[in-house]
Amino acid sequence: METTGKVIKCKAAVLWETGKPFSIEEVEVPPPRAHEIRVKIVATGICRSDEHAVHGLMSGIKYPAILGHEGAGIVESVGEEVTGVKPGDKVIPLFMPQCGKCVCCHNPKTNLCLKNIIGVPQAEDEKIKFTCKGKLINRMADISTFSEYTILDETTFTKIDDNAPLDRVCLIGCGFSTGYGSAVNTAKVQPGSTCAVFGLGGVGLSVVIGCKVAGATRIIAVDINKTKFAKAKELGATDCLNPQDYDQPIQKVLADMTNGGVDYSFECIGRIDSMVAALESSHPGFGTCVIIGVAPSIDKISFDPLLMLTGRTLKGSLFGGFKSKDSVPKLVSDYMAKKFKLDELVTHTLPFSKINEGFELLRAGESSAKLLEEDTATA
Ligand code: CND
Ligand code: ZN
Ligand code: ZN
Repeated sequence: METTGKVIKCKAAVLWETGKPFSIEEVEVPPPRAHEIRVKIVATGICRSDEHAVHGLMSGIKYPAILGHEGAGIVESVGEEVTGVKPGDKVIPLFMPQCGKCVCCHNPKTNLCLKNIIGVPQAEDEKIKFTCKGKLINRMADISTFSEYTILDETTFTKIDDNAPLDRVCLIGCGFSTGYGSAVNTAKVQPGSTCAVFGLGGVGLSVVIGCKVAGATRIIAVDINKTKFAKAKELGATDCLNPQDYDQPIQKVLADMTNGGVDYSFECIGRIDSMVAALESSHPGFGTCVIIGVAPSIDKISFDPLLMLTGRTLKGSLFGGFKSKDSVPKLVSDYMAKKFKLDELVTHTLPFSKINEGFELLRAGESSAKLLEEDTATA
């Protein structure tokens, strides 16, 4: 390609300061070094974690930064020693890396990788791949999909089917896999079980999909925004509850509806009070509660220890427990084989230049997931 080996100048959404809108800027993206590839991002979703990052609530991110972690793209060029991928191949960036070498990667019980920002912080220069107006711009989760081009380390991408529609499978890069995997991997929802899903954004709706695929017979969806209920029902929810419609706490309502509590509860909001409500709504003796929502690290969860003594299980899940590099190509194939729904999660499709409008839709609660397609290829 004519851009191979050269610095690419392209558009990116730069967050100069937390709490401010994104600025669409021209940024420079260097050629990939050894073990890296450079990718043209074709589509990216907006996840609530990006909104947390806008407000400086995600640990490990420095500013100014280019955010975005739910994308899909096409390889533009590959650095030395990269194998198994060539220019033109379709890839999904992985916010959960899989180095294949660390103690966690070797352990089938976890999908964490010690390269992950949540595990061991990487050297500062490893994180910086962009420049803009002479300044170094930091990255999110070492992938930064809110840019027309981005650099990916070989542990943070996976090649996918050549025929995969990138404007759909980008959701497999975060929201879908996170929710779906929390049901099928982390909770291991059993056929005939009862589930409660707190929060019906892209993540929560994907939990509903996972519970349905796993054979749950009752899926109770909980949200304070009633406009989410129609989609939840379409995807498999059997009951929909708005906590604001009840005088009693929602966990009491759920216990009354389910003969003492649900088999599996999932928190997909990121609120401490909802995490405790989800735990309390799981059945004593055998209920499992999975925390998926991201709350600010300064928040501390507190609950009656008797909830644990009486046999509930509390778990957390990142990226749905999927070992990313191994699992994402299979999830893409499963989507293409129509094993689960994905298209229903897309509520709006906007050009990349309207990224601030996309975030306004998320803040207004009008969307469960959105696509941003690049509209100005300037490389
Ligand atoms: P999104 O904002 O789209 O959905 C959240 C939903 O929760 C909305 O429908 C709200 O109406 C609803 N809600 C808000 N407050 C309440 C409340 N008090 N009671 C009931 N419902 C409420 O978010 P999303 O689906 O993109 O993400 C959900 C969470 O998951 C968020 O915290 C995000 O940061 C986190 C997440 C986790 C992971 C992971 O790997 N664990 C990956 N990505 C995102
Ligand atoms: Zn996410
Ligand atoms: Zn690893």
